[in-house]
Amino acid sequence: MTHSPGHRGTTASLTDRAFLEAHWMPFTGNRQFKAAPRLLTHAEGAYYTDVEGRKIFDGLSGLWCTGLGHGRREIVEAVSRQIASLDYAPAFQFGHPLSFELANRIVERMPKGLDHVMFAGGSGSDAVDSSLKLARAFWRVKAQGGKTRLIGRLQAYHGVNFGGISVGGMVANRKPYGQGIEAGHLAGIQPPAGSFFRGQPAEHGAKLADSLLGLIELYDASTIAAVIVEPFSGSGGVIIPPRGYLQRLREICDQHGILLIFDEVITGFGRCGAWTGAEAFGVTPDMLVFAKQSTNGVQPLSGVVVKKEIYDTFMAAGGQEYLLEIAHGYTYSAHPVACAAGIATLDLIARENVLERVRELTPRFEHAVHGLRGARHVLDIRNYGMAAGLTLEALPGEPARRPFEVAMAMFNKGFYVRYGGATIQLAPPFISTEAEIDRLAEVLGETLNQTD
Ligand code: PXG
Ligand code: PLP
Repeated sequence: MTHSPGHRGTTASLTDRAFLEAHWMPFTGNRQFKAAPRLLTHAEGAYYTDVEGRKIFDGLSGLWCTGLGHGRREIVEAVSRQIASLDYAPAFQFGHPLSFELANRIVERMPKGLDHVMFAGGSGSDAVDSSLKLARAFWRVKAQGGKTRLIGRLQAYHGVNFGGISVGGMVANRKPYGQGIEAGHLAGIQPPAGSFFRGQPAEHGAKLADSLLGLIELYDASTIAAVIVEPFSGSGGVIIPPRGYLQRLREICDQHGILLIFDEVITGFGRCGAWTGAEAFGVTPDMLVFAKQSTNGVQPLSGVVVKKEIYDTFMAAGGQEYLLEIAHGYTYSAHPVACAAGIATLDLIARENVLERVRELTPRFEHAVHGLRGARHVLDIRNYGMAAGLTLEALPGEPARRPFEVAMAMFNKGFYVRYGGATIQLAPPFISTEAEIDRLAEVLGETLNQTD
């Protein structure tokens, strides 16, 4: 069946190559996609409908952002009401009530001490770069302007802007773009293939975090502004910090006067079975970056939650009251429609006990994905909360091919899963049933065994 985009006044089929040419798609093999398009037209609950009318299970919650399922009436209504009453308000020098209401609700959900929200433009990448700029500016205000270096970690993903790719550690996202900003990288924390750890690995956390001491020796703390890490890495292949790792990073940062930033774009607002990864892992950063799940994917909304000391430092140094305390912001910072979606989403997470649901579902999910140990090509499996990553053995000379083929075969069977690098990633909606989780793993197992 083909559908024609009638409102465009054209008879072109939605899947015609010519119709698909103009859009250069993000993080996509455009030539392959346009030869074999995968177009989704509707979504409800945990399922998409594609252009052929097939139902497809949403095994990655969109791109890790739609945990409550699609088409949630409360969010749709909040957004519709807001568009009809105030579709936009200037983000600079003027405001609207929803951003304040949302900031208060976010702060209520944060670990104690993180109590001021700076909204960014809506993407996690904006919010990451905002946090990095804040870190540098903070030290400058404190007359330590030499503290400019930003420390990330190998295999980390912090979005695609220049700051984010500089601290990021996914090689393919950095290499094409030349010189970034002054950065340094902690050692990676992926366990050796074949570890098959369930949840958080028990050992060597503090020792791994000590790689920060090496960087401090190399660069000197007087040049380092901040360390940024994902509480657990999503895009890098679902990499979970061993026990003690984040605690030790916190300790070293405190000892050496370095800010600690958690990039919670994936871990925030439910995926860990807690409001934040900070809460789940028991470590409080100085800044916390959020995006994705904060509106259940319905609107772009992102930001940085900072400690009082950081906010107060800028306020105290602000000079006369009419002057800006910091020259930073986006046209769409705290867009009113996105804020409406954010308030409705946070309400739903609380009202429906979503965090509890995630904690209940996690052992079932863990059992299901680790049941794939022994399936063809599987070298390792890692999981935390409602996230899991499988490392597949690479085909000689074509490391990216097998995960791609597995994901395509899954799509043909009605399951959307993410592939990237050597991994398959799963992040099912929080509303998934146990039967859906079991079925996802079962079909993935069959597919792996059928793949060359
Ligand atoms: N930080 C982290 C930790 C992320 O996971 C970003 C920043 C950037 O957010 P934006 O909204 O600018 O994309 C992310 C985004 C995947 C996948 O399949 C992950 C992300 C985005 C797209 C795909 O692993 N993470
Ligand atoms: N480029 C130009 C020419 C602009 O005028 C602006 C914003 O006014 C931007 C980029 C930044 O756009 P945004 O605020 O949406 O990030």
